[in-house]
Amino acid sequence: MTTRRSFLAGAGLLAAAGTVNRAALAALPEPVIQTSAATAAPLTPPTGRPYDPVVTLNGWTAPWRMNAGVKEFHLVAEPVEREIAPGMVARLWGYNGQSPGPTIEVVEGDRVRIFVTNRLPEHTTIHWHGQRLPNGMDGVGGLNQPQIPPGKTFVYEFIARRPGTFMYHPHADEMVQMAMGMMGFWVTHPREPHPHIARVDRDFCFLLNAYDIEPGSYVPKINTMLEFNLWTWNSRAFPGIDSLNVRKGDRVRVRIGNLTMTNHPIHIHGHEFQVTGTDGGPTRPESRWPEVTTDVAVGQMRQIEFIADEEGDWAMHCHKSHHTMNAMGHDVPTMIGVDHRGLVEDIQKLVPDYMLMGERGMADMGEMEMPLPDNTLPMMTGQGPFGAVEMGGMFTVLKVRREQKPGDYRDPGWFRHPKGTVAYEWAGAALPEPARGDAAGASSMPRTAGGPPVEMAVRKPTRHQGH
Ligand SMILES: [Cu+2]
Repeated sequence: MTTRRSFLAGAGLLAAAGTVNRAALAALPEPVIQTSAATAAPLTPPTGRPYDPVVTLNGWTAPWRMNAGVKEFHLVAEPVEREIAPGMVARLWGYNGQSPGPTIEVVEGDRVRIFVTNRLPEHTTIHWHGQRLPNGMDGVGGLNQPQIPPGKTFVYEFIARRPGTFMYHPHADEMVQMAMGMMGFWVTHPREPHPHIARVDRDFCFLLNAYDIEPGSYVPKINTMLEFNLWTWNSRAFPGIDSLNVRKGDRVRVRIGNLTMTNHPIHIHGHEFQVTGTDGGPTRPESRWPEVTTDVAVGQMRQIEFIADEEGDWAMHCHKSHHTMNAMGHDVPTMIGVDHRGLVEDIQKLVPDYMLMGERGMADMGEMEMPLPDNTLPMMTGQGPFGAVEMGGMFTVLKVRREQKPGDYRDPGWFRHPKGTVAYEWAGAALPEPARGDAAGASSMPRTAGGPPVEMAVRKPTRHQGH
């Protein structure tokens, strides 16, 4: 839901279409402030050149007003509260009430004017990542422009010269401001049919971002460089990330930008996709190949496309397994095979909250109702139709349905599997003792028997930092 200010902006849009007076257009456009982390319906362009709008996962598109042929947006850099998932709110910095800020959608050739008001306690700028523009509009504080001081509004103006997938983020105190959630998505739609840009039935976009928020606290640690503990899409963690709901047979595009400090191999189940665009624009069809996982490196954007022709609820996630769990997973020691019997009571005398974790693996954590500090997400969570999903972080579901209507983005609920198509428990005779193979197979090199023992000095490599 949007606030009254958005209602006023809506009125401004109507006025811009017809009867507004000059004084109103000389004023700043009303910023639209978003209070919800839900996925907004696509914004069909009310003015300007027509295009097929995108859907921002757990986000929305900024409305604009037309002013003498110029598309005007107003971004407000400000402290925000963002629900990361039900049960956890983070105090971040963002734009217009949320982190990330609103997606900006324009058409190739549009003249765009963006007002940026700084309501942060320190200076900022916005860099328009990937755009062709005049050098003084590129937003690197100190290099291309003076910093925008707190309380001031600056104006950026340029023509969106090439169609594609872009991002925006500060280029001022960058490590802090990005760690606090300041970023947004930008899509420039092609002006006319483009040989390398297909028309699609669904066009989703989201940013990869990451935070380091101690369990029980609200504000990210801003000096973290690599050891983040919340891996998010558009500042949401599973089960807070909405599903991608599509109709069977749809051509689906997903645009992904990476503003974390590490790479993310994005994996979709049940389908093969192609990378149809990068940060540099659409790829040539003869350069494309099918994949089920594509790596999105730091600072990159990838645009993938596929035909959703397999019905079901298909997992879609980052394939780094520590990126599909939430904060608690990062400090749990490996306990598999450790016999704790008799120890727990002794430890609890010293540490009353001590819990036995992980001696049979960590799957128990997905179901455990353990007491958590306030404002903390379980490490592995989410309930599916068959029980605990045991995920967190960068995970969601692609829902492909025959009965989903064109243009309907509502969640259809869980997939109802046709009879006989779900993995099932074997009910026949118990497994006989398996025959164990000899490690030295027929074609392997035979072990040499005997010989004198050899002494070796082994030095472990230095512990490697990071991911
Ligand atoms: Cu990842």
